[in-house]
Amino acid sequence: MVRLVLVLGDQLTDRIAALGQADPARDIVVMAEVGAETAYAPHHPKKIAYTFAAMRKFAAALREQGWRVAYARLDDADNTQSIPGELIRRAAETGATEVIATEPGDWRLWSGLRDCPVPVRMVEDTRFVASHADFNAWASGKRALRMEYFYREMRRKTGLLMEGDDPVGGQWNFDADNRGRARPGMVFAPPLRFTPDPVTQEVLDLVAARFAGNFGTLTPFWFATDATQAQAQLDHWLVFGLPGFGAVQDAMLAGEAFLNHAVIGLYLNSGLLDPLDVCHRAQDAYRAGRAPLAAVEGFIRQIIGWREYIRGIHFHAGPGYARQNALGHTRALPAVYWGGPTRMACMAAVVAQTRDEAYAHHIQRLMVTGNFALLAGVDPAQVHDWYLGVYADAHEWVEAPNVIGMSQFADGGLVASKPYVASGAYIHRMSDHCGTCSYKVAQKTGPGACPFNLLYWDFVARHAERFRNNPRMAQIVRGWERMDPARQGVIRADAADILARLDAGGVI
Ligand code: FAD
Ligand code: DLZ
Ligand code: SF4
Repeated sequence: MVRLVLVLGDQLTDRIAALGQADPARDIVVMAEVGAETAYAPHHPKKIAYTFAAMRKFAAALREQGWRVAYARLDDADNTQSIPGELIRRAAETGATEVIATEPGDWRLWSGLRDCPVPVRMVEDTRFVASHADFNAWASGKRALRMEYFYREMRRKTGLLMEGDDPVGGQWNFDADNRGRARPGMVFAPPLRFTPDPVTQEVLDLVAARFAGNFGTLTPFWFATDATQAQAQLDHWLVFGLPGFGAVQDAMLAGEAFLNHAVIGLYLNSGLLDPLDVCHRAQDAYRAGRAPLAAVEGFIRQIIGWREYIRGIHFHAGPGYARQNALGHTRALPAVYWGGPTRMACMAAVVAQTRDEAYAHHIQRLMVTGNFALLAGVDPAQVHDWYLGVYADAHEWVEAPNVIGMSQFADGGLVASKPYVASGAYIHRMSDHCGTCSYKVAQKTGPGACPFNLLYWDFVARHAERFRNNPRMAQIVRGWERMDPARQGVIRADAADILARLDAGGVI
């Protein structure tokens, strides 16, 4: 009896678990561009184009390997526009009575497959170092799930940067060496830019016609759209970007979107690159003396540490996670996130870059747009929807723990031991934005004061009770409470003015 093998738009590798359970002589691969997947978040046009182009090219590669692929294009007349709908349609066409699917990294689709009238056998996604069982065993009985300890387990499990039972270089984490500032004039390693091939160009025409209203610029489009191109980007970055990766990992420079970041998140998350292969390549560069240990350790930690940990949290926390709101924040996402005018140079730069590239690096996401949303008390569900839509690498399993947990503290501290809030001083230290801003980063109150300064103390004041006993926040709360009451009053009044202007749709 024929079976259907579902391959989703972020499962584009022939090592995907469902294919491993299937038989090319007997089974039919189902792939589908569907309205439901383009509409569950306000996807950036570049993200949709990347997904469809990579899907079409992967389907062609599977056919060359001998698989039969039933592929639905978005504009096909008989397309049902949902993944379960396509499974039902293909089952009716072929007489299949079973679907094999690699579990999706999204609870919405996970439920859709569980409830599909055609029985779906979901198999675990094996593209990760830690299985669900591994993560659950590690998490079991722990009150706090901190990444650093999980990361050490992953180092031991993979043997990456290990000498026997000990970490290479005598320490697990070289983060202290990875907090440098970027300076204008430094030379970086921007990602390779791929000219769209005919398949990609056809998709670009489709996306231009169908998604013109979505936030984000479609062209120039330069992402890799197949495994060979993604590998070329990795090769390029290992030579030119990795040696300087750590040093400016947390830095921001106007006009430099990528600095020395790898720009591979979208390829890892879609299956075009394999995370362990990538780590082994980075380790090889260290062993061959082509990259310093601090950079290589910092990079490997992002992948087998943060990425694996975040994925573990997604499955461990369960379907309700993305709707948590521990701080009770309710403000609507301000228009500046959709490109509305702003006088804040840092916010303008990160949002414009996001609009143009469907990319921002970690500190831009965490300490500029994330920090502002948290300080302003924006509803975390709206923040989550924004991040899920606008970044090419965003899928719920990785986006939600980063946004709901790490950035918005909406899970009450499961992921982060303290909220990632900072005043303008942090952004000033790590970027060159403040020099061109119409606000003054050194000014604490008054009309010219940096909004991050005002909202920072307002946040601390609003949440003083909650954080008074948090070891990492207690001193800050005390700092607020010791402040002269008259000064407190001015700060709160100025912050209230900013928040009222945000609510009224005014320009901040
Ligand atoms: P690099 O800085 O070069 O890092 C290398 C790789 O490490 C990344 O490609 C990624 O695979 C991994 N990595 C690093 N940090 C993390 C992390 N915190 N979680 C998971 N993987 C990590 N990453 C996503 O892949 N998708 C998202 O939707 C996403 N949303 C985020 C939202 C917020 C608020 C924050 C603070 C971070 C988010 N991240 C997300 C993590 C990180 O910002 C991106 O992985 C990174 O910016 C991708 O760019 P890069 O490939 O150049 O990464
Ligand atoms: C991101 C995305 C988009 C925009 N479109 C599709 C699609 O049409 N078909 C598909 O199979 N996958 C798409 N994806 C990726 C999915 O959203 C992703 O597989 C699920 O959210 C599970 O993580
Ligand atoms: Fe951003 Fe404040 Fe600096 Fe302006 S002064 S760029 S708002 S941190």
